[in-house]
Amino acid sequence: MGEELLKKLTISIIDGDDKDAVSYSREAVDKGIAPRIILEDGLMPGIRKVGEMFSKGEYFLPELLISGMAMQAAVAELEPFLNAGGMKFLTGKYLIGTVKGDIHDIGKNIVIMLLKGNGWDVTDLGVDVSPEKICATIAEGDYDVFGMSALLTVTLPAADETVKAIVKAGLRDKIKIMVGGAPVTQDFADRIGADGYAKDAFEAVNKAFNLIEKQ
Ligand code: B1M
Repeated sequence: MGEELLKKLTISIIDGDDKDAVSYSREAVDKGIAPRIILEDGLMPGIRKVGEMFSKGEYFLPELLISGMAMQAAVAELEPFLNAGGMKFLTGKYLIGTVKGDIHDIGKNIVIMLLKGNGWDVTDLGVDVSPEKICATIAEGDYDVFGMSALLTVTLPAADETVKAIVKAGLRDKIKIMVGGAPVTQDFADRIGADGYAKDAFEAVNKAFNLIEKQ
């Protein structure tokens, strides 16, 4: 029964049907399916399929956009449940943004939701954020961790440039740096000198905890 509903949810994302995506997400929550399962086994396969269809030339930019919007609407519906039982005390201060040249933010926003639910005070710089803006924000604030999201192969160098700019500005010892996003790997994170990498939003929360625990 749950599997059938998750499949419908996947199809609603592929079709870019935000109404169905929201109502099936809600129905899945009401049926007691864990929000993480709804996200990982219902929504993610849909948006991944959309990406594949785009690569094959079966979908174009408008379809990518509409499916992205359906995904965002469904994630917003899940937010209170993803965060249920979250911590009520302050874990730490987290600065986050999508790297320069990149406007993808659905994954980043899920990371933010889960961080907030786990007691982090999150400042979101948004998308297409320049290394200069990031350095200025780190210099002015008292953040524990800075997390970068990068979704495009061509914007991976911007993550590297950002770390270099933080080092050049003399701010490297002030903050832990994390990086994530579909094309990012642990190897890439190591090469650019980040302190942590996470493959998904759930792992991002654990990594962030580990980073401040080690301080
Ligand atoms: Co774009 N896009 N897109 N897109 N898009 C991809 C990324 C792509 C893989 C599609 C494809 O070709 N198969 C491809 C990139 C290819 C590559 O570089 N290797 C691509 C392309 C080419 C483009 C454009 C260039 C298309 C064009 O204009 N011709 C353009 C670029 C615009 C720009 O950024 N300058 C573009 C635009 C768009 C839209 C605006 C239409 C839309 C984004 C809407 C939005 O974000 N508000 C869009 C979408 C929706 C996608 C796909 C289909 C879905 C992305 C997504 O939201 N995934 C995507 C295909 C795909 O990913 N398979 C694709 C769901 C999300 C929950 O996953 O973001 O991976 P993700 O986040 C995960 C983890 O990665 C991790 O946790 C999240 C949750 O578990 N994570 C972190 C993310 N950030 C993290 C940070 C952390 C830790 C973990 O620590 C700080």
